[in-house]
Amino acid sequence: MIDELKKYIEIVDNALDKYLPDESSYPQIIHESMRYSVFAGGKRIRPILCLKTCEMVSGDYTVALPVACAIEMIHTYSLIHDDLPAMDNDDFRRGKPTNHKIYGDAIALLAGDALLTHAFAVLNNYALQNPNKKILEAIEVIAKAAGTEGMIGGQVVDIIYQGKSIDEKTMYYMHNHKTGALIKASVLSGAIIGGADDVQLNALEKYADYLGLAFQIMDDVLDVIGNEKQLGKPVGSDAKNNKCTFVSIYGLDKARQLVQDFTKEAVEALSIFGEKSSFLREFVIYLSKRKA
Ligand code: GRG
Repeated sequence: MIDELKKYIEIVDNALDKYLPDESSYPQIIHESMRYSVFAGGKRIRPILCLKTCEMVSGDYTVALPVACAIEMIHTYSLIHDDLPAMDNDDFRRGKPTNHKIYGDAIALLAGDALLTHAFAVLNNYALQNPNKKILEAIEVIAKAAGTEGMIGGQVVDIIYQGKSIDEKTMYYMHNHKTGALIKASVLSGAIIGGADDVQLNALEKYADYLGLAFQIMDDVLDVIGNEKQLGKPVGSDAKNNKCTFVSIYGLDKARQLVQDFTKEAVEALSIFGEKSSFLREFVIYLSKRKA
């Protein structure tokens, strides 16, 4: 798994380098700022899901490369904006200073905007060069996942409930949209580009839903394990922003159990693909055991 991941991270990094505007193009600062966050050491979970799903369905990942890169640009924009003082006000991400700490709030805001806009320029250019319905369908899935029906909708609910208690249904809505939507779009866009039929798309939608939940809950668990090492932070809450998490609602043990349960469901959803799904199966198990 690790060697396969390294190989695909390199493929994604090389493609991102090709698709992003050059740092030397005027006005350099914005391109430098975009590239700073894109190449700050992300795990590339979403593009890898997109490429490997496409490969499973069609035998060829290369046709999904522009789509995978566009999704990583959208993901990076969301992280830059999420870290801004107007949102989570974080100084560090991926162990490095956040974008606004290096470039200032205004350039960071614009770098996020530019990454989002550029992602759709890359997608549109791909559609123009390869006019077929599958690419347009994938773009539609990604646009919905990034917008108010998806990631932005989840982020808005997250902001509305800051400092307030949250019921289980709202918490699932928040995470399914804020984190789950783009993860699901990564899997589905790869499948669509690869030519998946409706039965395959339904199975992959289930896989992505369970993977997204397991991933988010694991993130909350890892957050608590980190926080426990820092005195004064209440277990199970994002103390700085006073946010409810899966751990604050269920406790650490049940949250860990849910990660295992949802991972199992994700694996089961792949059964129609047989051995062809070995990477996607191993990947969700690998994510459920991650340490960071
Ligand atoms: C600002 C529109 C807007 C949306 C922000 C994704 C998001 C919505 C906020 C990120 C906050 C956060 C920590 C969410 C939990 C999900 C999560 C762990 C996201 C980080 O994804 P990874 O772990 O990041 O894939 P890397 O750094 O590996 O790319």
